[in-house]
Amino acid sequence: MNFRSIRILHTSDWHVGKTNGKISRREDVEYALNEIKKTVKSEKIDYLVVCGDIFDKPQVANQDAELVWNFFLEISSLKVHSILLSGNHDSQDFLKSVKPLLRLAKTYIYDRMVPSSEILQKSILLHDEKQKICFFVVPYPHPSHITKITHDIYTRAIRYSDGVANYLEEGVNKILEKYGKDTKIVILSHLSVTDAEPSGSEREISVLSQFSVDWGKLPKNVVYYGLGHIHKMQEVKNPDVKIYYSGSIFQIDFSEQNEEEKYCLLVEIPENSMKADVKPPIKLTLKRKLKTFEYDLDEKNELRINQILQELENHKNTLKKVVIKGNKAPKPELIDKINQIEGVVHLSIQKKPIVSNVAPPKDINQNSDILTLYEKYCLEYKRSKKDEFATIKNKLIEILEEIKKAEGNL
Ligand SMILES: [Mn+2]
Repeated sequence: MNFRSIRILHTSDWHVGKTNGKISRREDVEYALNEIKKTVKSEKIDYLVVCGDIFDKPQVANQDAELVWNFFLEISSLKVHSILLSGNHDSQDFLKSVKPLLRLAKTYIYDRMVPSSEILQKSILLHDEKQKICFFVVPYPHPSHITKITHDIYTRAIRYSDGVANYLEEGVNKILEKYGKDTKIVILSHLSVTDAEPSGSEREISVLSQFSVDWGKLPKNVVYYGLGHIHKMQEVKNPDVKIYYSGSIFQIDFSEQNEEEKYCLLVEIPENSMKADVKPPIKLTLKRKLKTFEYDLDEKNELRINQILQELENHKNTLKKVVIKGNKAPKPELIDKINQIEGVVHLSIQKKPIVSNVAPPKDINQNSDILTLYEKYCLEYKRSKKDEFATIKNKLIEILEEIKKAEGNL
């Protein structure tokens, strides 16, 4: 029998609803979605995937919802399927609320991670039973879900990395058992993998190493890992399996200002091979770029002020962060003028530091342990009562003991 290869367009981290200061990024999103639509058409895509963080906030503005759902309706009119999964920014319940309706538009939503016993019913999308291409979709594995979901197997909390890796392994085994060893599995998820390089605009805590999955432990019999969460496009080098982040579709904030290009990834799953063919990244042009302008300002230099204003004016289609350094605050007129320039998002005035004459408390040194420091903080700064603190202190000692024990057991 003849099958044709299927073509997947991997995108992630749309962050629809993002604002920088008072500036809405809706026009940047619209522009990027239009770019994606053009690519879906020109590259004859079968599946458009969004690996989480579709929306920037759990509360979605009506206009943003309208923009996104109309987009998927248009995509479905091209006879293209879409797969969406929730990221750490998305509201799972909001995505769930439109799930049955969007199915009518060939758009499949995966709103939350399910217990491993329900993976086959709720987390996979089989492209074609004969061709055996199977999407295993895993929405953001929240650290608290991992301990809950794996509770039936482990009686104590296990490390995040192992929890996620075991969950994926279980899912992969179930799929292979049900559909056969030659099934081509594509895993789509929103998670942080060790060694992946963040942009800085991801929520800090969610990319910490203890909430990252060790890529060496990921199941290997998978043809492609399409990931979201890290905003910089990259391949996670792994000799055994293809792991890619497509990155965000526009520069989300100033920590991405050095990523002047954004991408989506075209992946082909060939009919007669167990290896995915990842094409060279497809560039998404940006509606507006983000750039920081730093000036050292000498208050006497009027000419310099005009130059600064001119330079800022000249940068059209740029969202600007302006930093002015000096030992005297600039005149209010100048601050007003800068703020009126189109695209100025932030203006910060950094005066040269004044030497502090408040000496640090003598008895706090680097060797103080965490409890002593916390005690000082509570008693001196929060003005807690001594007996109140004693209760907290005992609880903290208990917790620290438990952590020590748990670490000893691992
Ligand atoms: Mn994100």
